[in-house]
Amino acid sequence: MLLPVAGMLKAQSNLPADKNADPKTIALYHNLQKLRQKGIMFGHQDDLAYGVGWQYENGRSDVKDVTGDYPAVYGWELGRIEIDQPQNLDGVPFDLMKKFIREGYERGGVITISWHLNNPLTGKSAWDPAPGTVASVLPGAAKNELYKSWLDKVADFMLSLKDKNGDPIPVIFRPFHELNGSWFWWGKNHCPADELMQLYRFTETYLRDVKNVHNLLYAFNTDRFSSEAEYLERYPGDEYVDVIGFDIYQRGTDNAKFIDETGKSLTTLEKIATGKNKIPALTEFGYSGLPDPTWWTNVLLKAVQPHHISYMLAWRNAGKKTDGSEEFYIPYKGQASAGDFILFYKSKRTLFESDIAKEKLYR
Ligand code: BMA
Repeated sequence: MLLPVAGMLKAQSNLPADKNADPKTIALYHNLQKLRQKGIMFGHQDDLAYGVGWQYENGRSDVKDVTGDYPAVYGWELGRIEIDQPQNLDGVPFDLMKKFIREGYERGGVITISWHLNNPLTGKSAWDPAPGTVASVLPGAAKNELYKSWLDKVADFMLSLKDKNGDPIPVIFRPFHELNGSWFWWGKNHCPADELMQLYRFTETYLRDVKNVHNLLYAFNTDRFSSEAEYLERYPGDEYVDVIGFDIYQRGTDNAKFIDETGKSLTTLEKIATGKNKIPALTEFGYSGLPDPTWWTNVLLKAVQPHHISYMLAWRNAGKKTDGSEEFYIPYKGQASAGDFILFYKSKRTLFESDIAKEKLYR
């Protein structure tokens, strides 16, 4: 069919960053935009793998233990896939992760994947900020071939994600997260903005055009930020990005400060998203240990409910870690904030699995 020029331009601009994305990935892209009008999807990292005090129990989830429902969004993490480990940096076996991804997707949920990849220059962890690492992986530099071999493994993983019809499972890929902080090797103090942008573009182009991975939407995300200019300082360009987000954690008991800062940042994020036709999301959040029994309705809900963002992803319920510390961001049964989490679950503004399954996000 011949489209008038204006219509053609509109149709083109309404595609994700990957113009050859698979049909279900394109459907997800459109439906994420639409669903923002209905509510904010709730997500949880590693939800189906483990929770506080349990690991790998079929069908179990801390979100479900407390609310009776699964989250709408499932976060997973690829760190250490690049060095051929059978498990990621948090101990989740990649073959089980694939099974969990299929389960969440078949229920109608949304999958997002982060990657705390090792430092390719030193071989140490993502938290090793050796100077020159980003420059070393760019085309023509010493570690580019190694980095490409790492991307080959990410591509294999993404391409192996198939639904029961054999169609690729769409994933929101979130590489180089918190890039305005300086704790990772790709962080702000360890490379000029231009190098980070090149790294982001190279990564995406390689996965898409060399490896033919077409089931990804791309998320760009910072840590907490204070202005639109700061947010966009390292943004690789509209043609590379589908979802824009930031990560924010409450530290300490100042609830008003968290509500204020999160709210202001969401307002800025939504403004950028509207101008650029992107999907805004709270890509990670949490208040570790949840010491405040009404944090969900009295703090988080107050911060997010005026905003039309796509989703909010709570970080992982690691429970007791090997170093003796405890880490969790959503309540388990009996935890002090469990009752309030149920009220948060019941809010009209929050969407869980039972709310979104009927939305058929992949059609
Ligand atoms: C951090 C913590 C770590 C974990 C890392 C990557 O925020 O949860 O325990 O290894 O994320 O998932």
